[in-house]
Amino acid sequence: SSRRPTRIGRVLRTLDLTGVDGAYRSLLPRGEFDVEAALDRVRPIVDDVAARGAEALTEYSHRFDGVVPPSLRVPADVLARCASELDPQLAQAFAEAIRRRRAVAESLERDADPAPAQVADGARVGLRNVPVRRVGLYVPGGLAPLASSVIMNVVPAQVAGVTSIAIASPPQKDFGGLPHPSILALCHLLGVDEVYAVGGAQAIAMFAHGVADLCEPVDLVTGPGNIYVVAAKRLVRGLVGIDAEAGPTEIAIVADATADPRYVAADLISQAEHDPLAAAVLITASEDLAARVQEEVAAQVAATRHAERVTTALAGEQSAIVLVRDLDQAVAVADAYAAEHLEIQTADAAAVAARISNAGAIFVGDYSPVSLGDYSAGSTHVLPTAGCACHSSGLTVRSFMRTVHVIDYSREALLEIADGVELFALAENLPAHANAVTVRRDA
Ligand code: HSO
Ligand code: ZN
Repeated sequence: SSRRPTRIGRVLRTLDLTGVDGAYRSLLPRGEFDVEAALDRVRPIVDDVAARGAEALTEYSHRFDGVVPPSLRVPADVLARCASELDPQLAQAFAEAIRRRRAVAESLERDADPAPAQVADGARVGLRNVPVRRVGLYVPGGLAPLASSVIMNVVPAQVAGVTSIAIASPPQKDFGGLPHPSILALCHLLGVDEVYAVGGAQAIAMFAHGVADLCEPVDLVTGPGNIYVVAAKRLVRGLVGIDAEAGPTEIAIVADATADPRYVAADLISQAEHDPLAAAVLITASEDLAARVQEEVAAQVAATRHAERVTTALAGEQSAIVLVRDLDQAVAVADAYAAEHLEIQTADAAAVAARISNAGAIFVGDYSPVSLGDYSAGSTHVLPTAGCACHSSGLTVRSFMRTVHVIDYSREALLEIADGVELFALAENLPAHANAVTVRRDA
């Protein structure tokens, strides 16, 4: 039959964890993404933009993008033209992706302010969700112009109530020094008119420090980028907020013998397409599935456009087929790995997915590939990588909000707890703290 196993070289290495118990995290492959090392290269760029502004931006464009943009700020009529020149069917696909992302953001990610908690008579603590005022969103150019990232950044910011949104994306040689036209078209479709042809670390510096006569500083910078962008975000953190650090993309798939090896292989390859450093990990107890996936990967890689990049990613240290004893161990390993994207392709995939706690996003069953989430599912594709899914979340409406406690006690309520505050303060050797309560005792 056409499905007979053929002898083709194995692309993915195999990591046998069947005899191992626990401490999976240190055994699991993860690529080198040395942000520390990039800091030294990026620091002078960030400082230079802070000191010399637009002049420095133009010089770095010339040096790093190989082109000087006609203007650092993209004129509004250029945005409108890019939108009007979109292929109508692509425009339709963009519109539906926006609609779905917005629907999820509006119905699931927006928290109404709750009623205040009454902790004693006359003692109330409320909570307000307040949007960030101004954000800078970075959209990578590079190996692929990630137009979908415009949607993933802008929609949750808008739903959060952010009133000032700026976007930066690298100028492209092939487009006369403008960012990619589909990125510009999406900015227009989303009603964002403050768009800069500025890329890399210099864009992050521009957002954080502001540039005279060009760009007002922002409060928060979000969006994926290469290692220099990540390093720059780390440098300006504190001056501005940043979202979770995003390294090279990752896909992990928990699959059993019921999984379709064609789907598993296609999905591993899809994320490997991003970057030679991308990680693709299959976790399975089925040696038969593992063997079939190896065959499928080899066959599909041979036919894929970016075969070189994909092969480098799949053959890299960071990618593997991880053999486990059973589904329980598969769940434990997946949790330890804390993948950016985790697919579950097993019998009763929803039940397995419910047992996972560490993943940026979970894709359930045969018909929820990561690619769907990259563009059109309605979920976010800006997700924590490198194991950060243990402590961080993807980019949602909440990323653009702050929570503010509102404390409102009556005199009686303060007097009721006054002893407690005074004692606590003295125990910390902070008597002036105690006194701020004591002076209110006699009125
Ligand atoms: N998988 C990427 C997002 C993306 N894929 C954009 C295609 N375009 C990181 O989650
Ligand atoms: Zn992707």
